[in-house]
Amino acid sequence: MSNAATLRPHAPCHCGGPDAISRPVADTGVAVSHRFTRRHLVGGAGALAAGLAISPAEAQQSATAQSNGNARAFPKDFVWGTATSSYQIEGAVDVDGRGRSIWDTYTRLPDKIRDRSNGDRAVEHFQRYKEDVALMKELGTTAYRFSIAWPRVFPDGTGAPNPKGLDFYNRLIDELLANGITPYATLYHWDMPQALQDRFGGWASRETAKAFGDYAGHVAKHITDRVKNVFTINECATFVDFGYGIAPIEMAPGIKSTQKELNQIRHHVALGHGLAVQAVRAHGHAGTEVGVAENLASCIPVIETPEHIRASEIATREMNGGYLTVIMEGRYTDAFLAYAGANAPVFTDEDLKIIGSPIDFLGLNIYMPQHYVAAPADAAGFALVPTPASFPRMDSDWLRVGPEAMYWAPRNVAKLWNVKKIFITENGASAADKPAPDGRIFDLDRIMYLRAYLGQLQRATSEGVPVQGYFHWSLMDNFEWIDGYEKRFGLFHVDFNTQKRTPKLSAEFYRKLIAGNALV
Ligand code: PNW
Repeated sequence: MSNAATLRPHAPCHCGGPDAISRPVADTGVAVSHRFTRRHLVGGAGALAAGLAISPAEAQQSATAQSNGNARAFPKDFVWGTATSSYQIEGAVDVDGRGRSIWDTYTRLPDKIRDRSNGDRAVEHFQRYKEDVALMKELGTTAYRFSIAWPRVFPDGTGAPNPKGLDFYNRLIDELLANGITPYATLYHWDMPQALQDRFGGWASRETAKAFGDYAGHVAKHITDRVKNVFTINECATFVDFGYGIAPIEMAPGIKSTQKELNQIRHHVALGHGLAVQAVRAHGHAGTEVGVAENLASCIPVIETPEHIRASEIATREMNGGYLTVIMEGRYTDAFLAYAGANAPVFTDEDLKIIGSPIDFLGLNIYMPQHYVAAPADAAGFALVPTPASFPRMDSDWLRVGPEAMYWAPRNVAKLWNVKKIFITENGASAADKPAPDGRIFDLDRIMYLRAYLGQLQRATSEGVPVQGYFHWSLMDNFEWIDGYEKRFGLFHVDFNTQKRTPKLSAEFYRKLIAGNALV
């Protein structure tokens, strides 16, 4: 039986639904999962108006905090940044020869996007990038993770590159560097060229994986003189399961697949990642590092005792069988193949070698606890515990608040695969963010969320878990996929009519935290 059958059909967004198994866990190929599904506060508002400049005194405070061994401090040289993606912020969809992407198409279909909006204008980052880099600087961030739109670079997906395709990114990169902000580029954040969807069915074909490798090599050749950190693919699990999935939640391209097709699509995405890693190595300048940014299924011990902790490690490996585990190990686990049975993907040993190409760092997008896990007396070694309906959430139904995911996910991953360098490539939360009469935004709930999650991150780093940086999602409010402009994740509020950016109180919180390199 497929666990997908247990998904709540009304789930409005992402991995919605209150169950521990809201993600279509059956699709992760876990032999065991089906057996366990059921059984088992404020000041500083004035600073918002005053602007967000860092004073020398604050910089001094940072240095002092570390040298005094402040128990709430992060490691020296910890990287603080923000993250965005091309389709969600750029707009300018017809500029400089950009081809169409599957999101241009999908947003035109009736009733797919909650507010019937699209990314044609988004938050006009294409035009306002200098203003936005200034916002990053106000926060005191020294890193920025953005994505490159494949259809800007190859309007037809393959063939001749658009001569103007990288112009915008070159301008952005230069502006970042001029402001002391290190660029981290993601090659695929879901905006597939429509041409490849039409020609090959997108990721349903190996041809798309090959085209992605070629695109990755081209980009690496042209930007890695300045961009030393490259992520191949953002969140395989999300865009495959929702874009091609058997999950009730849908995203572009909105194709329904059989379980067998889905496993094959997953395999092609993993292969595309591996080909891109190899292409970045082959064409990148010396010193370029490459990895993946994945929203792994985080597995949290129900209680922090040795047997449940061990169960959470085993679960982390098995519940991520379709992507992270095969990327890290170059093989599908026995449980994955056994569970998939006749639906297993068709693959070669050569494919697995490519998929398992060593990476320099691992990016983890961590928003919520995906599974709470307990130790059963069972050969499988873990049981998934259903999440109660009353579990706290942020402003998106899927976004359950479980700060300890920020501790257990990197810890388990580091231990399982001996990972030496981890970045939190996304973390953040939607909040209602209604401006007060004077225009200020007191997003106390986002601050609460951040303080709790960053507390768990600080716990991890203080124990030696090798997390070297954190990218907040997101710099500013933007086009939140099927939720359109109705869900806000930014540290900066955006008035979508005037495009005015206004710091929320959380921007002030983050700025203080960065200035001291310690929890506030
Ligand atoms: C990420 N989940 O998506 C994406 O990388 C961003 O583009 C997006 O705007 C952001 O998170 C906020 O949604 C996610 O179900 C999709 O756990 C689903 C989940 C998490 C993140």
